[in-house]
Amino acid sequence: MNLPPTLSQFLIKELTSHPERDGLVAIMSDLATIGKIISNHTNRAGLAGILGAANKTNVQDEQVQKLDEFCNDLCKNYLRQTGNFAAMASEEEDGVVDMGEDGKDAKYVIAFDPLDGSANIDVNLSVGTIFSVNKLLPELARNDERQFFQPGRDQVLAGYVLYSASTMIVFSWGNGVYEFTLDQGLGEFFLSREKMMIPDVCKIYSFNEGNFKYLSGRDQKFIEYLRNELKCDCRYVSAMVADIHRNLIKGGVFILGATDKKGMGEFKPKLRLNYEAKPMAYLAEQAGGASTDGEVSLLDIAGESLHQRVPVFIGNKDIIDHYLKIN
Ligand code: AFP
Repeated sequence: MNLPPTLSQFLIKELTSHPERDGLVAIMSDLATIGKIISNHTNRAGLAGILGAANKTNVQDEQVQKLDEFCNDLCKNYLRQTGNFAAMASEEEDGVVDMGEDGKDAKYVIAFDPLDGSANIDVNLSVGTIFSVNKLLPELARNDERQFFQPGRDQVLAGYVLYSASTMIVFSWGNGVYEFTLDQGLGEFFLSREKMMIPDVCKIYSFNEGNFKYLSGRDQKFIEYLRNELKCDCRYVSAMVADIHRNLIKGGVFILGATDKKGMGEFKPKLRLNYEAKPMAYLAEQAGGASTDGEVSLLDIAGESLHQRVPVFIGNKDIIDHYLKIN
């Protein structure tokens, strides 16, 4: 039986051919371990009594789910003890997480969303973990939040773990997108797709149609183009990782534009630049797709605050180009 390579075999081979990637290989191995642990917990969230809200809100003023807290603590504590990170930023943490002595010689910083789509936990739908790795800027103190204000194009590693029917880890460090699927019984990730390329045809748009009335006129025109001209199907699970993963495989565009829900003419974005938009845009571009906040590529935005939010359009390049021509 011809088994595809395991993630460990893939990483060892990568280390042999690119010894300079030693740090990133170690990081990928650590992230795979986190993916296995979170997969195990999401699979039994209901049984393990960690289902439901933790009766507290985070910096985003969002209800923190118990699994959010577990995943955030796991990522912080496990990644800290690896010594691979000089600093850390998390959706669940107000400021930069100090790596202390563990991170004093580290060459990288990591931003992550420990559990993306957490509102899906209680209804047994897909959730994910998103990570974005940059080189430490030596000219700044390790815990200076400007470590995380680097253009998305400068990421050295970005990816996600998708906890769904299967658990998959998908990542890129600049030479294409690789997908590994977890064999729960063996506890091994096996290569399932390499050099993923988004299909040329846009068949799907992923958008919360409940927000249509709150969009700008420009964005409404775009949605109407997708519905009526391209006759796309609307597929949306309200977990960015799952929606974009499907679209990378099937072809499609993910839309989370700014909305004016109060009718005051103030259009507000939802998704966070540093640990949602930048990593997912990086993967899409590595897979031949494109992204924008409505004006520029998401990968050209450096950012100026840790939890900065941006409008997000990610998908087929020709569709993003079409949107950018709408005024
Ligand atoms: P949570 O992590 O708070 O559940 O938010 C998930 C998310 O940031 C992203 O994964 C989804 O695409 C988006 O929110 C869904 O937002 P709407 O439900 O408002 O469309």
